[in-house]
Amino acid sequence: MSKKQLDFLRESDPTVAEIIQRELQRQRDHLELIASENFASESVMAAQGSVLTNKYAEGLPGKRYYGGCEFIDQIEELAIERAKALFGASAANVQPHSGAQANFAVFLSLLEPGDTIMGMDLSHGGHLTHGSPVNVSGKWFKATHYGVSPETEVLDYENIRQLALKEKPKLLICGYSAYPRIIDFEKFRSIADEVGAYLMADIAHIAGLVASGHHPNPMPFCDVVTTTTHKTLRGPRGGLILTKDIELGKKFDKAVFPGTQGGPLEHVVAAKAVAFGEALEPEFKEYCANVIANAQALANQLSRRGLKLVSGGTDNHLLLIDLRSIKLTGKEADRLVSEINITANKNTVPFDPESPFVTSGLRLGSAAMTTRGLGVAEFLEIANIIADRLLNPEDEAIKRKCIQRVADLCESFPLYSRKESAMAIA
Ligand code: DSN
Repeated sequence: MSKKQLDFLRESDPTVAEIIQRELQRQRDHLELIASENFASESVMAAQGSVLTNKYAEGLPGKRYYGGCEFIDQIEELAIERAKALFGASAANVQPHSGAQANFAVFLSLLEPGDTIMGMDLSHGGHLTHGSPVNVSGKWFKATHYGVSPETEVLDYENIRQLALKEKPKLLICGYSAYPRIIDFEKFRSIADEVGAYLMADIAHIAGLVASGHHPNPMPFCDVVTTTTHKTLRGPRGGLILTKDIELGKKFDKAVFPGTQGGPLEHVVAAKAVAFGEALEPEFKEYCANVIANAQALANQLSRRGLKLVSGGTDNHLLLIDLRSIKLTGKEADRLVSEINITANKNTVPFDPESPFVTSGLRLGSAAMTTRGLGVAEFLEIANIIADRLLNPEDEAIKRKCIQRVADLCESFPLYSRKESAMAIA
């Protein structure tokens, strides 16, 4: 959306424009530490707010059910080629509206109702779409789950192997929403081969780190890789399916449309193309290195302040504070940091005694604030602010100081602030 378009909106629908304005202000005034969020570039948002939203384009480039798709085809082909180049894939479907849609299309391609799937337990860092009983993946398939080791809180591959030998899944899923350590895709491949399973990696969280070479790439080892495009990859909200197997790729294409979706969101596909182009630039590699350095600085300082972290630290963009030792729940901690304008989320920790609505953990991520320009020194300050707040929940003076320290950081690192910025509507 250009500034001009926003001006139109202000005139035609001031109510909606005002709410967008307030959300922009909220993003500017808060430290955004939700591990799955990021700030898309203005170029990504410009593509997403474009006239491509007007076009129906069911089908694939060159094979559409509607006329007038010559430019849409160019956009989608570009997005596909860039996605393949980023991840070393042979085929890519860029149409899934979300990560959940991408995963469901894979299930439709590879599984029959009643088949066994095996993924990480939700409470250990897995995802709803990996077989949770409340999701279609857990309702239509026989879902079994592995977890992390109770001692180390990291993946125990021998344990996973034993469970796979027992359960014989048709699809083995790796890739997580709250796992702070490196995933060994080669080991998962050998387990999948031993039990004759397809192997899927859902790299929604770490996609940017994979694309930039800061996390091992699952592509050589997996039958299929799914991801969202908006977390560490920093694109528009959406999904993506990748494979090195051209024939499987054709199945996934059919499972996306007509299997599970109708018309693709070509304005979002264009925004994905822009984001993939950005991720192919050398600056993105540097950005991802900073994301990890910042997460590790945050983790180390929180540990120094006496807070316990799941698995003791992080290798990627996220970390989980286990709050049990300071006798707080995730729900309480979420409220405490919200009150000082830090946005995070309560999260289960492995073997959590609390319900998913209460939880014993707080998940933090560095992707968004790294985009905003914060470095190691600022992440140390963030760790100290969070520790001050969580260790002194009743202290009003400390709370007031924390609010000021958050405001100082936000002011020093403005968001969408260039004069000509599309979002500079304040
Ligand atoms: N909701 C996302 C997350 O926060 O990790 C996963 O879909």
